[in-house]
Amino acid sequence: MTDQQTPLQIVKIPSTITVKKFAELLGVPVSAVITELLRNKIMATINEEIDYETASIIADDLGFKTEEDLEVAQTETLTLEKLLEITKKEQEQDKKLILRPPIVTILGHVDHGKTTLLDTIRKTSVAAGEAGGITQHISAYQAKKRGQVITFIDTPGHEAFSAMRERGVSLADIAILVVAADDSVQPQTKEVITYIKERNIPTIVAINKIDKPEANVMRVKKELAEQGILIEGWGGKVLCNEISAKNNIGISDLLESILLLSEVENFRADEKRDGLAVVLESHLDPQKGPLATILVKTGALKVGQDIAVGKTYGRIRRMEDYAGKNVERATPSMPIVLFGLNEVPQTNDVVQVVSGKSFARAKSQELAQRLAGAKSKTAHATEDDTVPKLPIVLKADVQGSLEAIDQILATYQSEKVFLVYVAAGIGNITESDVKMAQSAGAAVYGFNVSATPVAKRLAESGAVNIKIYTIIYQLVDEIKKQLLALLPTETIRTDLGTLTVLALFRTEKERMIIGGRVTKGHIAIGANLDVVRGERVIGTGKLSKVQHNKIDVNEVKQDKECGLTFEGATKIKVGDLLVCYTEEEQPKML
Ligand SMILES: Nc1nc2c(ncn2[C@@H]2O[C@H](COP(=O)(O)OP(=O)(O)OP(=O)(O)O)[C@@H](O)[C@H]2O)c(=O)[nH]1
Ligand SMILES: [Mg+2]
Repeated sequence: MTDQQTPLQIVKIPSTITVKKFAELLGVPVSAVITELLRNKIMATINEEIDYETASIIADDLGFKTEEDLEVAQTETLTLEKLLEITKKEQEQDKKLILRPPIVTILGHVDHGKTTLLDTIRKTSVAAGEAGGITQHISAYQAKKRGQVITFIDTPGHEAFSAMRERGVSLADIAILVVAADDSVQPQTKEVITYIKERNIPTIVAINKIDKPEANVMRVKKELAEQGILIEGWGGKVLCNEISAKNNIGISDLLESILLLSEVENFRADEKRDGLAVVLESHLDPQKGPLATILVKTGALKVGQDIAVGKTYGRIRRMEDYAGKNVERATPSMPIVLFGLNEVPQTNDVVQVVSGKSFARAKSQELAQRLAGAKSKTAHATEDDTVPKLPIVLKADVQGSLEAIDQILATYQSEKVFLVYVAAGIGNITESDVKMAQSAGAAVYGFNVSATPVAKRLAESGAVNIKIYTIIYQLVDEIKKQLLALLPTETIRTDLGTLTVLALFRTEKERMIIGGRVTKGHIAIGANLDVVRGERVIGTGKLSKVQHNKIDVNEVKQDKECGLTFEGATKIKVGDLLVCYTEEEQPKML
């Protein structure tokens, strides 16, 4: 704690602080702070919290310069709104921050040409040498104009996606409002205008499709003015470019407008701090595990760093830029694909750097416990010997894949069959894995790992199956197949009808020819027959042939008499009932 803070030295103060701590930070008596607060008509006791704004006024009165401390505590899980607040304040502080590329969001009504515009920019403006490896699924990417990088975010125009548009606006430094000249202002045009106004985002209008014969630029300008978007010549200063995204007309001027506005707005970020980013998209890749496309808002992310992302975590294993190129360090405004997460994060989750080992260890213990839990659960269940079980040994390259596989396999657990982890872990398949598998009668499954030569030899001599995969879905499909094979076959019986035996024509060892009357439903050849005498089923057989009026038929209906061939060992008597039914095998399901 500094006791003698010289005036004009900048004191860093968090967004909220107790009066006591605040006095300590300034190095002045608490009474001085309380007096100053009172002078500003604020009653606060020593342990009460005041916000940064209040603290900065008091500090100013006491002859100090302050700055809000925008560091994020390890334990704090940031929301997107909080992150935006931090980056906004950072911008306002405007200290030794570096210039960063502007984040430009493309917005507009459905089919007005947003994606076409980005495709055209991409084709004409990506830096030389990058054009080849463009990743198509990323809806965020970067382009260069006059050596300056611009980050673009595409948004969908369909009315269902308002949340994505609103998020796109919240992340934007600049909004490009695309309006088709042949369709003018439409419902989603109006919707995004409200978002733009709410957040006060600098906007450039792009009137698109001017190549079309029915284009009416004047109408667009007029209708935009009615919505309060006043462009030059219509009583305002909003930049407007008339373009054809399809025919590459006016695109260069539009990019110039973006650079012009960026120069005025001067977008900056603190590259030295730990990176803070937001998840734009995420999914489980069957080969690579959980992936997230993220946008770095401030600071830098580096390969190898431990990160927390919403409810999940991981270690940055790899980062790819929009062109699919590996990057070691992701800087402000960069959209990147992140590899190494343990679970698929949610859109809008914030990526935060956490200090490594202890955190990672706590997390891996959590996993170990969960797997151990699964083991004890299944062990208990297997006391019931009627439930079949599939023991497995599972090895994966990283914890992320292990968890991803575990999550999918957990959905296969059912009352009818149990999956038992004999062992599960990270790393290559070793001798001890094979030994454990052998004693438990299990197979060894590997994902993105290999088996050591010793393990392979042991497996061969001990008849242990080692199965190695590089695609998660193939691995889990195989395990699912094994689980299904263990399920008993279930059949459903459908009763067709009943026949009363009236006469016996011939009796052989395994067959009888009899006559009777269908008293209920119908009988059909190929179906099964239960022989019922009194209340009991005394035997079963099959119905192989039916004759009605001495003619072969496939089935005989109620109240008709017929002759039939019964295949079976049971000796039928006159007066017995034959119940005719079919049986169908049920498809196996977990
Ligand atoms: N004539 C003409 N057609 C265009 C132009 N720009 C886009 N289009 C066409 O308009 C249609 C819609 O274009 P997209 O770029 O997919 O529109 P979008 O705004 O991304 O649509 P959503 O993402 O569904 O909201 C496509 O058939 C494009 O070829 C243009 O400048 N001129
Ligand atoms: Mg689109």
